[in-house]
Amino acid sequence: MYDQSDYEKFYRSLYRIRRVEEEIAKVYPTDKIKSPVHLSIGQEAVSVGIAEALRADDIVFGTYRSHAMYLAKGGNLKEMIAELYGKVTGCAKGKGGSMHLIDNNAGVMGTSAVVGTTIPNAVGYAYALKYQRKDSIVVSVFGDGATDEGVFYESLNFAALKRLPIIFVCENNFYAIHTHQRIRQAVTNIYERAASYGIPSERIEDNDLFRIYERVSDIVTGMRSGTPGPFLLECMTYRWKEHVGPGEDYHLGFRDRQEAEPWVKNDAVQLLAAKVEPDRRSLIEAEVESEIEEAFKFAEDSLFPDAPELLADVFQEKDQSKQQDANASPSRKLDRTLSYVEAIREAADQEMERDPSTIVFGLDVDDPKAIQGTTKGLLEKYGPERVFGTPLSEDAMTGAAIGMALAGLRPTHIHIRMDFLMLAMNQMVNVAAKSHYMYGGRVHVPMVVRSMIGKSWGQGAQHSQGLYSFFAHVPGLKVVAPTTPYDAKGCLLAAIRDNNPVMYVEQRILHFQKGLVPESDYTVEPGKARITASGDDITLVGISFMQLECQRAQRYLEDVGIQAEVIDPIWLSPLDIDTIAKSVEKTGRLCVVDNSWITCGISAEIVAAVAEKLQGVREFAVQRMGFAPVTCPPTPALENLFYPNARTIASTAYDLVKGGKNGWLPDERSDLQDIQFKGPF
Ligand SMILES: Cc1ncc(C[n+]2csc(CCOP(=O)(O)OP(=O)(O)O)c2C)c(N)n1
Repeated sequence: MYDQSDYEKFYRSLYRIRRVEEEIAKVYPTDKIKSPVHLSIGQEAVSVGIAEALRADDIVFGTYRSHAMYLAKGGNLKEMIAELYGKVTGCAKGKGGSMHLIDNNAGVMGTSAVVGTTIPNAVGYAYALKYQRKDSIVVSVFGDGATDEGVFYESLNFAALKRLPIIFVCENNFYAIHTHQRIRQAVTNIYERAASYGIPSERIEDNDLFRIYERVSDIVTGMRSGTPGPFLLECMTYRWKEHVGPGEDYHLGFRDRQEAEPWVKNDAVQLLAAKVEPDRRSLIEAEVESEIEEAFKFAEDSLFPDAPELLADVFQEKDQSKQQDANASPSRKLDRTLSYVEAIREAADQEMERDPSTIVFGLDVDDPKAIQGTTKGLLEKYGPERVFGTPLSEDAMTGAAIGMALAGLRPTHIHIRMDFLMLAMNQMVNVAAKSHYMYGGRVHVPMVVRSMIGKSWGQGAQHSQGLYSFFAHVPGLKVVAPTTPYDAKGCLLAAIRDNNPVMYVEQRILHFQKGLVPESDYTVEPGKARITASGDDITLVGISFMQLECQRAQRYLEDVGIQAEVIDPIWLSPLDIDTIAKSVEKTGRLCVVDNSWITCGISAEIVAAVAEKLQGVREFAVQRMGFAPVTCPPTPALENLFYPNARTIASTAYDLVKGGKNGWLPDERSDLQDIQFKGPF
């Protein structure tokens, strides 16, 4: 079945990987390599067997232990070594290191230092390929340790549900760092778990390159010719070296050399070497040696990145063609009133119509209530491939959204409560925010995450949290919290067209707001605040729903002759500090009212940034307001005290203007009352 040329091809790849890693191990103690290395020595047959069965346009996602897969799939060797050296010629310009290798030209789409993390990314990528009617296949490679993680099972479920063209490959080397699988898992047959999801699977016991190659070839051929995916393959193998670093770890006592012996005796490199004609083998080895020598020389000779590179690649700039479309809106006639909900729905609808890469999904997106109506009619109009409800898998579905974005889609993932985003933090913070930077600008992640903050009618501890400051803290994420229907539409259009991940935050009561919204296409771009009322005495900055309360407070203050300037930052990251600072320079007083807790929140950020800007220019009085520093109680008796409101804001502003504590609280005006939300939810 195999001829000499097959043996030579496989041997070249296998030998090359082994020798590259041996050289890495040799150089490592010199400190020229600037990142930790997780070597695959002993495990190479898995990567070669898989990669040889794939086409160039097939895609792999891996782990921090991915030198082998990167090289087997055709990743650029020089760029890999330069990356390990931290050089600007590295595959990620020195911003990724060994644990974050990428070569999108070769279909190596990313590797992660957080166990299990790329599995849902691979699933999302496969979703995109299927949607784009491409016949490429995705392979998700991970270790046995990753199968301890919940996201693995969420990913299997979604891939099976959508019958995606993906092969899950578990490279089972028995250990997660120093802990054997039998200490971590009650049942160690990983491949058998796939059956619970209706996924065919099998295990290859012996690290046999040819068997792996043959099975992957069959599976891939089947998938390309119509057998729906996914498939799970468990490849038993063995890591010869320590978990991280160039040495061995048998002396640590968690495993002994005896266990390794059969694997070392069955070394795939040696077995294959014996099949290659000696002359040809010498030639291949000589060619590989000189290629490796050149690669290390390339890395040595390359430069480290210049200082400006530190701040480059946090966000990807806008695609000019999309920008032109956005600006091409003929008019912005303000002759229609829409609710906030209708404005969101219209933005999604218009963008889906304009751009077929736009898709919308999330729990309940397709149910009769359609996320308070914000997705109403989209399923009927655009079909279930572009509009779908999801399993309750916030972690995996966020990872899948990232994978879709990497593959060229523009997903919007919707959460009916912001609180649920806590289950998606790993993907948002470790992957979405970082991919553009840690892959040296080679990929970008255009995705929107919509989420809602509840208030009143018993939302309680876990349906009420305004957690946007968590996300605004992280470089690489944009955060927007529009308060008017006009901004709801314009910000959503801007967010979907942005080439970066955007957290789009809706306060639930804002859904009832009505306002003028142009029918035309327009965007409200990141980083520009809006002055919603002008005044000279005090600057009130209201975030999200608290913007409405600040506007009402401004009216109460007017009654007592105090003119407040009210500012809506709209975008919390990037934040328009200039507009706020300019106002404070005029008023000399700043009150920031957050729809969240104060400590370490966006209100602290705004005050600090304004103080830095006005240092030596203008002294100013300052006060922050926000949730009481407790968990939100559902009983109205306490909940009413938990939130700032127009009257308490006015009272605080009054004290700032007059100085001291005056005890003034305006009488309630019926025309300035909050909407009474009757629920449920
Ligand atoms: C979510 C997460 N938890 C813990 C770690 C620390 N850690 C790094 S590697 C590793 C072992 C993973 O083992 P496995 O998935 O089998 O891959 P292998 O190292 O054997 O290739 C652990 C626990 C991590 N990186 N990510």
